[in-house]
Amino acid sequence: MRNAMTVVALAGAASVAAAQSTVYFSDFEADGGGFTASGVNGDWERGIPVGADGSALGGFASSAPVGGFSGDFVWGTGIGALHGVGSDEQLSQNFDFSGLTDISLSFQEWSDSGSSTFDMASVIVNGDQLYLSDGDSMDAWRAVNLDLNAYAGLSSVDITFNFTSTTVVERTGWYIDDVEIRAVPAPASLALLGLGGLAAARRRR
Ligand SMILES: [Ca+2]
Repeated sequence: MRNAMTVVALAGAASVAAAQSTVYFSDFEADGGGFTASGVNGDWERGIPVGADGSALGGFASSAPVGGFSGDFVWGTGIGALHGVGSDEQLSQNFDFSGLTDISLSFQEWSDSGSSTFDMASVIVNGDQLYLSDGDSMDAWRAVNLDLNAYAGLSSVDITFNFTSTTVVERTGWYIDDVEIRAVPAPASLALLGLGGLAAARRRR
């Protein structure tokens, strides 16, 4: 009987190792998903975009989405408004990657900031720029996938959606939805899971 339980416990641990699972996800429908907005212009807002046209708002021709990639709500650099002038805007959250490996970050972006040279939409992780949007997702949502393995095991990982703009050419900006972090437990954590499973099995005897 004990042998059978051991096999079950180890099989459970092995199945955890086989695939990534979601360790963080927000579609921003209920709330801001734990992200904090800061910046000189207060551009980052959670809300429901309504397909604003940049030229109608006094900026350059550009378009905001209607609703989110999922549901209605997104984070955007201005909801129903152009992004700011001379913006330096952060949407940030600190994550604990202790005991995690094979970590990836994915999100949906709608980018209509027009440039990756002057106005810049980027993802910065612990000070490293891991992604720079080309500033034009062609009036559609598109998926972005980033490898965060360099930060595996760190107890403090700051992920920032960073938006900066010059003082000319304002557009509808950058919109973010469905942010997800996937990972698998590191071997040390798996060993603990396995031992925990065995201990639990023995207690049940
Ligand atoms: Ca959403």
